[in-house]
Amino acid sequence: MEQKEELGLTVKKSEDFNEWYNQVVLKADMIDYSLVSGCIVFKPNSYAIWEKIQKAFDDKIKKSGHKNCYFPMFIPESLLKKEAEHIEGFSPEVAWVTKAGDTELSERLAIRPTSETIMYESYAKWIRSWRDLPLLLNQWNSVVRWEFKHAKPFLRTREFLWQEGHTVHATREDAEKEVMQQLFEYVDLIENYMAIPVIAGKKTEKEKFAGADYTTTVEAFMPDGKALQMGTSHLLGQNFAKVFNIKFLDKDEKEKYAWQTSWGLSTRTIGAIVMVHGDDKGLIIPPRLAPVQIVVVPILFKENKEVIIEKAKEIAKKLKSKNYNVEFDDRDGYTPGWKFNEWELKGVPLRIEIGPKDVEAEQLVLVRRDTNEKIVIKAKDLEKKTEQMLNDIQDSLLKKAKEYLTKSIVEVHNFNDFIDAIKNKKMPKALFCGSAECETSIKDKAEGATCRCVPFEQKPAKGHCVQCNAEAKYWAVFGRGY
Ligand code: 87F
Repeated sequence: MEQKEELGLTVKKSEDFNEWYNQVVLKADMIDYSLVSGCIVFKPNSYAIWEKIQKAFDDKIKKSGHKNCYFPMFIPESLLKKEAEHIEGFSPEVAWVTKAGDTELSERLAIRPTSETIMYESYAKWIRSWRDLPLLLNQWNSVVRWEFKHAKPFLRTREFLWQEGHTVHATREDAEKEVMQQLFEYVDLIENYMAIPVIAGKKTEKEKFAGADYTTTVEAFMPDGKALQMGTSHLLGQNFAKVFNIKFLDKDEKEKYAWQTSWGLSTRTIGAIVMVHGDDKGLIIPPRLAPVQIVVVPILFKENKEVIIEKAKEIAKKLKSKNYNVEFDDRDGYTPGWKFNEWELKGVPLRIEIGPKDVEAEQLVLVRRDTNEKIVIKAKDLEKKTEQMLNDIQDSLLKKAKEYLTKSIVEVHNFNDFIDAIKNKKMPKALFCGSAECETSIKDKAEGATCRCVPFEQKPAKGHCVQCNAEAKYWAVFGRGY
């Protein structure tokens, strides 16, 4: 009992969400804080999730012809500032190397906050003809943005891990196709692996990346009423090509500026998984991303100890051979109940128990992490039933999150209802004129709410802007953001 109180969560998700989140990421042993404020250690329990995300996404982009590469993390100041417009607003967050030992560098070096400039400098040298296109490169790396807002594990840290894709095409149409293809790879990754439903759409002029013609996004909704951008994909148009001189000789013998895209998804998505699925007992990791998918716990008494351990080991071995990530927990000195609590805290989706009675009856007990439901199965049905149950868990996590997202988007027709929706931790969906001024005044009046996106799925936008009454351009979703 005493052990449990120390190790388990001491607050409920519904009572103090912030404290709950901080406790989960620490007590599930996902992270540690570090000596540099705003930086965290990714411990094996979280890094293994990132590795599974990487594997899933890497397989996808390789299938569509993308290749990985690695560019230096140091960007000369002159290069970073070459495209002045895109860096504007971001400048205060750039970290610089100015010295080597005691020697001042002749030019300071930025630690990459994103790799557009350093990559496109090379692209200009590499691309000569239409035969060199498309160029489809991706990097898995970390970036540094020296934020001064309060840090939050995974969601806002000064260094984070991500992938950044940077592609070059001969035509605007090809680049636009790429933007959408990658955005919908994110949708698939986030919905079908992370089990988090998203709204896909376009950012407004105010919220788009300054270096882009337009920005697309996938937005998720957290249980504390805040929206979280899960991934983004930009049509860069010819903006960078003109600054970095990325030109190619086309089939018609004419020299043209190339068309570009960039897209990124980061370790902040791990924070979303924690927030969306976790409960009062701790983490719940969707089976497809769980570092440990199944834990086998033998229930031991003095008698028959060896037989039970043998049987449990056999089960673990069988499941491992089917490529599941399995933990066999035969640790001495811990009660089964204590072990259950620990694996629940760490979010293992499925637990298999086997005790003396089960051995005798040739049966096993399966316990689902998400619903706590217990079923007794015949030992011979092990593989079929585990597969079924893991699939069920994956599906019902998404289903539950979908229900929450659906009821959190509320259509509003006047500004009072808009404000109420924000107050009630919902995302108002409203007719909007799309102007930056209007968005600013919404932000001022509605607790800092911004336009999360203009969903691709639109119904006719007949009527007036919820804020200024001018003719509306589209339906847009608003919300407070992380
Ligand atoms: C911070 C400091 C300097 C974001 C920054 O979204 C520059 C930047 O350019 C900056 N923070 N950005 C925009 C990043 C755009 C784009 N890059 C590739 C992405 C996805 C991946």
